[in-house]
Amino acid sequence: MIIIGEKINGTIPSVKKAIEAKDEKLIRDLALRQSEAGADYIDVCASTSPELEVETLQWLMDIVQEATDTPLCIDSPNPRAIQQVLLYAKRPGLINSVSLEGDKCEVIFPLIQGTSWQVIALTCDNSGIPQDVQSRVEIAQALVEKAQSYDIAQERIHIDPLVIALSADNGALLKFAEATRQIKANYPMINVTSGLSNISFGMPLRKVVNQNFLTLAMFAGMDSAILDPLNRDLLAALLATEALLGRDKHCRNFANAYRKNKIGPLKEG
Ligand code: THG
Repeated sequence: MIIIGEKINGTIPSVKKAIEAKDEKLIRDLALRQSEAGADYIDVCASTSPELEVETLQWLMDIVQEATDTPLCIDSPNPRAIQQVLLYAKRPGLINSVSLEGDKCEVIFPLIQGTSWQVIALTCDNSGIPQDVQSRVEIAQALVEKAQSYDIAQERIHIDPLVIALSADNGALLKFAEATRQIKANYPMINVTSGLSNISFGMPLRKVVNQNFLTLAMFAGMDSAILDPLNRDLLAALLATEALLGRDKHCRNFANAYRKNKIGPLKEG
């Protein structure tokens, strides 16, 4: 599983405060701790007013890149903000995200043509997020074809089928699983990704629901996820699921994570 650490996000109140107070230490700690927990990418999302987004993203990127070599996942709804900060990245990472909305692909794809940057592509378009499996699969197809016209191979694309709340659609996980199956049947080398928190919107015990979504989505073929690697229960579930799916020989990774005190009851020191 490819882990995208979600903690540096201006929608989290403590992070919003740190951004406003220019508290580098809080951001640096989150970067370091997530990469030590096993994050493959560190998501940075400013979530400020549009006028402040570019300078905030730059500030976050500088701090993260000083703290760790783990590549960035640049998270913005505005492709032009991504365009402006891309040159501050020291190494190729992940762009979060494009979709069929507006000219997102036309701005982002030329920027990453001929590089090893990867990209998350959301299955939505100018009419929003489709509820049904078929439209998601069709949008994924259109996104992959567009990417191909810029020589961006399947391997560099993470399709996010945009899970909706289980409280709004009882079939939300089942539809995610079916969309994943069809997208991978069309494009065997593609990655499927997701955030974990949308599924539990409007429900109590959200972390329990998110954690069970993670294991079921992994079984359904999800390759990467945007999640909190500092949540020890969640990380333990992820590593246990990797082992259960036959992707952790002799369960060595699981045992090492326990030995290194990354999962299980927190031991001091
Ligand atoms: N898809 C894509 N990008 C995304 C999302 C997605 N970016 C934003 C969002 N969804 C994912 N990011 C977050 C960031 C923080 C939280 C939820 C989603 C959050 N975190 C809690 C905290 O840090 O306090 C802890 C959660 C936990 O312990 O599990 O609420 O869907 N492409």
